[in-house]
Amino acid sequence: MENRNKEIANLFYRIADALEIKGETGFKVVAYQKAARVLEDLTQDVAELLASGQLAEVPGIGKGMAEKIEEYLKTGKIKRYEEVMKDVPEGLLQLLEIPGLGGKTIHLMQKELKVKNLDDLKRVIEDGSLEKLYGMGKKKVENIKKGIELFEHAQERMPIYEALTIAEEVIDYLKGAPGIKHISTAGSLRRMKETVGDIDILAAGKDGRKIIEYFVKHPKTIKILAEGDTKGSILLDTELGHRQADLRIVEEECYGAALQYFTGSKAHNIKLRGLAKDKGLKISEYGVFRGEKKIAGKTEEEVYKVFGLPVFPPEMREDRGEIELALEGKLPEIIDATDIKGDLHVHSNWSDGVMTLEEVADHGKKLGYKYIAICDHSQAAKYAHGLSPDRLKEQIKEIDQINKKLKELRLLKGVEVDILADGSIDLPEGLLKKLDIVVASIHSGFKKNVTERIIAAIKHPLVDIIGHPTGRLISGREGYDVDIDKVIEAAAEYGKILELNAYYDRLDLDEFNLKKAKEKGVLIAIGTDTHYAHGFGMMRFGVGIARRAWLTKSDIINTLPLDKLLKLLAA
Ligand code: DGT
Ligand code: CA
Ligand code: CA
Ligand code: ZN
Repeated sequence: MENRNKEIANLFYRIADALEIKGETGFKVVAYQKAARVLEDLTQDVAELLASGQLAEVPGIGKGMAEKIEEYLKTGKIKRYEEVMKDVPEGLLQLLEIPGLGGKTIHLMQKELKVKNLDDLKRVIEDGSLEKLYGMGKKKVENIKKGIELFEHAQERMPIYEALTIAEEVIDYLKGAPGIKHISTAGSLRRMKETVGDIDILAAGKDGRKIIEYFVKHPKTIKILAEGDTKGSILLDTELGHRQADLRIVEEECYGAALQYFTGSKAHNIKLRGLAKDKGLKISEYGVFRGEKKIAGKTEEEVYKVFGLPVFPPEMREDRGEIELALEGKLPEIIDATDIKGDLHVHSNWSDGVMTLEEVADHGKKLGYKYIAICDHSQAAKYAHGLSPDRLKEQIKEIDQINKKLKELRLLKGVEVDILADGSIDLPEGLLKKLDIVVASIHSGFKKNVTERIIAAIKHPLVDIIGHPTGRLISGREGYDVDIDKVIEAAAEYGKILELNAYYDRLDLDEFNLKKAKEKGVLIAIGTDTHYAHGFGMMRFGVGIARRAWLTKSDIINTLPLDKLLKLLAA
């Protein structure tokens, strides 16, 4: 079991900070800081030292601190901590989280400049008054500014692409940790939510402390935020910015129960806990228990089996009816990444992509794909060097030439045609007829009759797919002014396909609209919309979102073999 040394050390640091914020200096503050440091370095468990009466003798602890430790171990609280915290305003405590800001400086800012919270702090930086404060100066203010940026960035939810890229790098590194047995992402990251709050990683191993020590030494660590026996937290400086990663270590015997618990979602776990209660059992991150006896916990399979349940795909664990359906044996089999036979939205250097057609084909072969749809922009997309009818004709010829040489893979002749202001399509019908696949998208006029224009495109006999149907960007843009329910209905009525654009910032349709589309019987095409080689990898996010929407293989057209796909598109 985990000892409590680190917990208590953190409390002592907080007390020292709070005292400093209140303007105290001198021995009281130093005593807490010193005791905290001693606790961090202590190799023995404080509880054992207390039991054997040796705690007060540890250099740097002393009688007063030993009493507080005892109080905490017995009651789970330190009264002094609560007293001190009570009269430090919330806003000031939050400032302590900013790298480079300590209790002393916060006290001074509050006293001299009336800073009560982060907004105030920004104000005194802006108007120059902080710089003039005693002991401050340009350089320190610059550091605080950087600290604020880091703090705010670390607060934001991050796109799944960022979180997963960083997590996989950390997991790769951790495979070299001493005595590590299992390792996995957990939380919303494992459930493939489109954005995640934090990077949760779970591992099992014998000596947690050693693994955490190895973890915090990750080459990209710029700050160790927490380092204990079972938990560690670091700030990483990655190509994708500064990000926090959390690692939790459990014993092998508990790994399945912990993975189940920390994968969540919370709602899914609460439902499961209810089932346990009905059976007179208890479930926690340590296992499933009948009374004192542990009856499961080593694997997730073992845990779920107690309740007659299968190991749910993480993407389904949201308490959206999955537990009830599984109990009836009616859980649908959702799409798997291995079902995908090709990418249905790819740009080449004929418009704004960087790959030649041959390069696209090469990458497709490496991915084991059977087809890739070349969907360059049409002429209205001037910013993207959209293709004129003549250029498209040339491209069609070249694709035919390349296909003659290809065996396992076929390049599909396609286009991403603009839906114009009047709802018409940016290329003549005669030319569209020569193509295998026509994706129609809105790229301008986001507020102008978008619903009507998309429905007009749906009615166009040669349009197969509506690209990124809502136009939203996860990082900011709200999307078109569109009634997506009407678009889904029209797609159902005219037998047209809607896109799940797999680019991580789009993921459009989102999981909720995908579910609606499925209910209406609308088929979905997953395309990465990639403009460069690296972007083929976005397919996994598309698949993740499709799984969160419970789409099955039969809902998604790029699970079809080539001949069936072509037949469907021609119909
Ligand atoms: P996020 O980080 O906001 O994107 O969402 P999650 O789902 O990763 O949430 P997080 O990081 O707060 O917690 C990770 C998992 O731990 C969560 O999915 C389920 C579990 N968990 C956290 N708090 C509770 C709780 O109060 N009760 C139960 N049953 N499980 C919890
Ligand atoms: Ca999380
Ligand atoms: Ca978390
Ligand atoms: Zn595109």
